[in-house]
Amino acid sequence: MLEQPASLDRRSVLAAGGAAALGALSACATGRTASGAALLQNPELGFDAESGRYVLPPLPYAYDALEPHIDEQTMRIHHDKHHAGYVRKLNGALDALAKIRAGEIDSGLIDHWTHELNFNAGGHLNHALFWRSMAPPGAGGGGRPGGALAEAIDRDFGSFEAFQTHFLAAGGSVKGSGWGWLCYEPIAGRLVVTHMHNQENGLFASLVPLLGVDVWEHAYYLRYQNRRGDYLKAFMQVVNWGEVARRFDAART
Ligand code: MN3
Repeated sequence: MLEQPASLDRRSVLAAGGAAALGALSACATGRTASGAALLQNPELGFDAESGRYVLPPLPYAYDALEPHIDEQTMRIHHDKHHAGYVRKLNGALDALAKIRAGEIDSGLIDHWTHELNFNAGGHLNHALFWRSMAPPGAGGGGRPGGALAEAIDRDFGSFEAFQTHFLAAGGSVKGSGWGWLCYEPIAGRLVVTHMHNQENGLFASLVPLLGVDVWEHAYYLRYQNRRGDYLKAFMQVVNWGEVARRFDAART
């Protein structure tokens, strides 16, 4: 599905882990086009080609820019602690797998470190996309999409309202932690709404992620407590439809 990066080390890690999301990020960093993942060719998604390390991408706006919909304290903890943790553990998993290949760590731990690789690669990619899926209201956030994305939403869901109802219900119905998603399904060439658990990412299912909403409690509990539905409605007030449309265009090239 995705081209693998040129590095033999990373290729073997990916073959072991099947971390399609990570492969896409790596291909992005090397400037190569990965089928179905052209949207990931963006250095702002958190990879430093010079060091070969994944890095925490800065927020594209101030911590308090999404107030009152997403509060400043949640954004600080979510970005600086949670996302940073996924980046640190993703790099750590790659290091551990390299040591397994070198015989420095018991190969019996391959299952543990492969799980760590997939979980944290998903966590890193999901959040890197998430920050850029939002923008301050009145400065790119909120409203509704236009152009080809709007036409595709009408075609595949009937109307924007029907899409939104479906999208909020998909996110609201996640049992435990996970994400609601709008994805592009490249086989049929159509949009789909779905949800995924923990840090699963659509690239594992051949779906190109366009818009995800984090429904882990850390994303909303400080302001919304158990009212996930209220958080989801607030999220729609800060969706950056211009960025989602850019990803939609990239996914189809
Ligand atoms: Mn999160």
